[in-house]
Amino acid sequence: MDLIKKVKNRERLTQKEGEALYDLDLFTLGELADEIRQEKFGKKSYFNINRHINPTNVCADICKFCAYSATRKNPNQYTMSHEEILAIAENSYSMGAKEMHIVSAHNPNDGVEWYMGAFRKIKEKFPSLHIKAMTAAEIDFLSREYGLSYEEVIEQMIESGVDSMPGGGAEIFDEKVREYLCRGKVSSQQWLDIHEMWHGKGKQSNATMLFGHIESRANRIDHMIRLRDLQDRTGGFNAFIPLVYQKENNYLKNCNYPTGQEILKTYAISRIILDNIPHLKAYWATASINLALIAQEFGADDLDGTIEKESIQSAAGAKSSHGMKLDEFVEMIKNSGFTPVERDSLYNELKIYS
Ligand code: V47
Repeated sequence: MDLIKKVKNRERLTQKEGEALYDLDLFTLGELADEIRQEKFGKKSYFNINRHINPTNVCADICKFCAYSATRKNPNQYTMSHEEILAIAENSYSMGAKEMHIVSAHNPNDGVEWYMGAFRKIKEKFPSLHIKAMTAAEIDFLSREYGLSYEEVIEQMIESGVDSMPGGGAEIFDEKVREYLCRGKVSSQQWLDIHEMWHGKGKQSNATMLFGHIESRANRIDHMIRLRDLQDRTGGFNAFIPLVYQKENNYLKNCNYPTGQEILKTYAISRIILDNIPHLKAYWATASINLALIAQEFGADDLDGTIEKESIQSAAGAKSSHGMKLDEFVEMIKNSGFTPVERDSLYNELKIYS
């Protein structure tokens, strides 16, 4: 079949060809994606020792899929002080964390300095800790709320010690679906523009895609191709992260919840379509650890990290609130037939567990 030949020849696929990949059976797709994965990384599976901090759930925006922000369904608002954030960083650092992954809701109460001051204080005290913080949605929010340009927010982030940007806020780029999911939030083009600007400063970032709700297969391929186009220009994305939609405690109903097969196909297709983004992350917090381990055979080469505490996905039903113990994580990767490799936030290898 021509499509399979094209993939085997490493030729770039179009939107229509990407959609047609879904018609292949799971094992054929897995084999194609695994071949590409093994070509790049062999049996290595990357992870890092990280800590997720979500400093506030007070949010000016309303996304139907979100169970984390404080709303009628979740009336328990909180906002951490800098001291609380610093104490978490200190504790995690002492236990071996090398990355703080800091993502907040869009809090209109405390000003830009509440965001930037937290980064500065962490960096002053722990210069070697990598700060991965501020989704493009947060940057857009601060820009709108405080009359700053994207460039001004980005300059402040860099001055405050943010090292890289996480991939959150991308959701699904199709404008119609996005309008229904999260009207008023950063637009698809703005999300891409912000990452392009960040890459232009010599910095790296990740890209996510929230799937398994009301979007179509064609919407997923379109999302991937928009990222691939940007990556051609900047080369700044390290990893693509398909986030499996979690359905509890939110306002998004009547979804097409994906089967395990559909999730694995989506990982495999991501690996095939995104020929210029090196890493494919099966974020275990949304895929579940067992499916994430299987995803290693469907193109994924990264499982995120130990996380320690997780509030966004677990609010919507995922079993990730307490992260994962390092030795357990390493053992599971080994038992699944892969070689665990601890990496830093920019994918330099730190330790191979052979
Ligand atoms: O942007 C919100 C998603 C994201 C739900 O860059 C949900 O390395 C599933 O971006 N079901 C934040 N997902 C998390 C994120 C992330 C996670 C891990 C690694 C990286 C990285 C980035 O969580 C949001 C949103 O798309 N989200 N609600 C939900 N119900």
